[in-house]
Amino acid sequence: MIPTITAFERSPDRGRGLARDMRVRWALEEVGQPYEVRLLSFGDMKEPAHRRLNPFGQIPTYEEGDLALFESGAIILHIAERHPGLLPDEPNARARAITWMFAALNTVEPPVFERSLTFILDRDKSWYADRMAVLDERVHARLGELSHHLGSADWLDGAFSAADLLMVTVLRRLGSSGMVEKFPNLSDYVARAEARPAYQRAFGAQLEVFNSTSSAG
Ligand code: GTB
Repeated sequence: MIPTITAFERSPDRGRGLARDMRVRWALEEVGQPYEVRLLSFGDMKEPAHRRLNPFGQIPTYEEGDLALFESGAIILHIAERHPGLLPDEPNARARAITWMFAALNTVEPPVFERSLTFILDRDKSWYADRMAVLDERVHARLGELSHHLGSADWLDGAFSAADLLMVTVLRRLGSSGMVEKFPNLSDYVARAEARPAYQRAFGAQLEVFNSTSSAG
């Protein structure tokens, strides 16, 4: 059965692949599962039809037959559990990879997300510079810890897994801030992940949406 995901009709990131449908597209590409995409406007996301899929009125969602999921982490875990390639088979290695999925979403993403929101929404505030200094320090500390763990390894724990996929999408959110580049092993890690053919296909697909909807006026 071909799953359907939802994505922004016009992503505010202007095709940079920072919205969370990117991680779902990437996971589906990694496992070789074709998918369809339903594009939604901000208005569509708040309509009852979409809130039945995601009570919070957000993208991405995932529909597969009778199953409807929201939360990108849960969607990726579902994909990884049903297809080979994104989680190790050995039970302890699998549990560790799932731990790193949670670490990406619950330990690294919150300060990164908070910094991005402040950067986007609060630049005109009198307290912006002080707040950004605090947030930068928090993000820098997390990146330092992550860099220390990664060391000279290619991936977080053995082979590439759904944990790396999530972690890299979180690190990409730091964009041109230069924060990841302060840790060369982390910028190499992101580059290594972005070079994966599945990543390239997913990135191209979301960029294609941006190009087609932005040229439509
Ligand atoms: N915890 C949920 C998940 O992981 O699925 C969070 C989902 C979420 O935040 N969805 C966002 C959304 O639907 C899009 S991805 N927002 C619309 C709304 O809440 O009304 C977050 C996002 C948005 C924009 C950029 N950007 O422009 O760079 C990056 C990421």
